[in-house]
Amino acid sequence: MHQKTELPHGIYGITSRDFGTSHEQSAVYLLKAGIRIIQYREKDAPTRTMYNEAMNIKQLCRQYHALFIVNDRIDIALASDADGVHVGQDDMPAGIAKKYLRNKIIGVSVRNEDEVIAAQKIGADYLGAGAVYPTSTKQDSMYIGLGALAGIVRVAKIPVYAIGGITKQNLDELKTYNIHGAAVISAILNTPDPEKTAREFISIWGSGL
Ligand code: TZP
Ligand code: MG
Repeated sequence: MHQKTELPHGIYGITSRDFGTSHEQSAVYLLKAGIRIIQYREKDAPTRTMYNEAMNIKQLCRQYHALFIVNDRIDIALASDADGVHVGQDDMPAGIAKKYLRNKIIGVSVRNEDEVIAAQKIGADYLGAGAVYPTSTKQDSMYIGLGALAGIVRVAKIPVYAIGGITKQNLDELKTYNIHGAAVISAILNTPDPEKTAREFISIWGSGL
């Protein structure tokens, strides 16, 4: 049984093939840098491809003693024996995810305090709050801003990872919002040396305010 205290503080890594790396290669960069929670995020591949990639990343995460979370798909999370699943407001309802992945970690994307309360009611284990800043990585996401993040953190009783448009430059400001961590895609993977960039993020997170 995963307790919320097991959720690693700091940088939450997300795989992507939008920036010239495979999902597996993204995971290797993030894990080698020291990130200990990795989400496999794939939006359009065939289910068989997703299953295979999830199995590969699960293996890598086990090797590095990192948590492995699958985005959107409870079937892939179940089949790959992931540590959890992350669902948004348009995905499978979090309560259904909880029903089928009873002992797993359930992460829920939230944009406001009402969504926090609803997620907590069904027993979510952590929240992804955002997009905090504008981002082009998730086209359908409106950014909520730091004011909304503060409201989310205020009502949250479970860990909050901020997400969306997070960079090495705004991480210091974000840290002051009492968040559990920060989830980053493009500002790590869309760089010439993602492993080095990920290390820089970890070091900024760990440095004093
Ligand atoms: N959910 C809200 S914003 C976002 C997701 C998945 C994308 C974050 O990507 P980036 O590149 O770190 O802005
Ligand atoms: Mg989703």
